[in-house]
Amino acid sequence: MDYFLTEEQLMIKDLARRIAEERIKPVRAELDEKEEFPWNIIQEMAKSDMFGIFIPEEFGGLGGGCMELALAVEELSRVCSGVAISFAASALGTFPILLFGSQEQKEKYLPKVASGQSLAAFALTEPDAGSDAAGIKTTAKPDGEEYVLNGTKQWITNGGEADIYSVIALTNPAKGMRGASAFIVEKGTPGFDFGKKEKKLGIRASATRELVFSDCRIPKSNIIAKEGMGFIVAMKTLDSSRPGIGAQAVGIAQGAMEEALAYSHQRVQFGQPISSFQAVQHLLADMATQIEAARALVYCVARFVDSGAKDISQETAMAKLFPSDVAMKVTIDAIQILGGYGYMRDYPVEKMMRDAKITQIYEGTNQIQRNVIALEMLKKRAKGK
Ligand code: COS
Repeated sequence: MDYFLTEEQLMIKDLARRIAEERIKPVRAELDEKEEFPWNIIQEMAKSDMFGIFIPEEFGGLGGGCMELALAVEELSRVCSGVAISFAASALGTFPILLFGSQEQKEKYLPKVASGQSLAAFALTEPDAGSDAAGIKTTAKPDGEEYVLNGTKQWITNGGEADIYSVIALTNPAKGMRGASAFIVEKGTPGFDFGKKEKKLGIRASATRELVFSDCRIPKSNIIAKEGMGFIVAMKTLDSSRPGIGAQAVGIAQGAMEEALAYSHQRVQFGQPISSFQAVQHLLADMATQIEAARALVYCVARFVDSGAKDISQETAMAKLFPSDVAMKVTIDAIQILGGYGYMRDYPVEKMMRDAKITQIYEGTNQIQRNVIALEMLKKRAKGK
């Protein structure tokens, strides 16, 4: 399908595909097996300016948006979603600064992210606050010209590897969600340590780690937006990043479908390639149809976000929900086509299935996405929209 991509978008897509095919594919199984953070590949991507895709030119980026980011994430995920999410999570960690940061914060941090000199990470989730984002307990107590952070963040993608962390913490715990604020915390700040490194089902090349704040002092100038705006910063950040998870899911599904298609040509049973059996053909046809529908939704919503539209929660939740459910189904069906071989680590589809699962969980579970979509529908109806 022709999505009428611009020349620049085609260049980004080609670049991401080249890095994925040439640099990531040969090592993806090893990265998965060893649960190794892909620093060499990250550096290669940095040299190719990929980390600047979504950052405005005035801050050293390429000036693209959600669409350009989606194209890159999709291509990387087609080969290895673990590497892709390490790239995408840096964008997630940067969105609070991009959307709400002061000019000084943008000048200080965005060029470092754009050049790939520093990775970023987003820290909202805690041991007792996942779907219920307003239930966080990490505090940031004002003290003179500083804030003092205490608490633990959990399952932070790029944790330990990133230099720049956008952290949501309570400046006024009595006010609950309205007492939350967002902060930039740099790696190396005294009182900021890394806890447990998670061992995961999938996306095993990526780093997922606890962040531990113990009387961690940061300057007051590191607050993003204003005190009390942390929940809004977090929600708007997730609104912007969810199409990226959709793109990740589309990429995983595409990779799995290509593997299944190739295998079905070469595998002979009952004297003929299994691709000649209608049972296999129908699985392939459903895969292709669902992937194209998911891709069309992601691209359409990404363009909607890039149009500057303000009210994007419903659409971006859809762009995460549908593709991630598609990725799960497609990867399971791809394993079915490969049969016993699909279940073995010699073929990449079992990894793709493991990688797909997280897209239904992180950046808001798919149950939360359905809540967001339904609530937005009801709100719009009440407003007569
Ligand atoms: N943009 C702007 N404002 C938003 C918003 C958004 N996307 N979502 C919510 N708000 C506002 C609401 O308008 C409301 O403001 P008012 O009280 O002034 O009307 C306020 O924030 C609270 O909203 P709500 O009552 O819907 O909050 P809830 O505590 O019920 O939670 C959900 C809302 C469940 C949607 C939120 O907690 C969420 O997204 N959870 C998932 C978190 C997540 O994705 N975690 C993954 C970890 S990060 S990788």
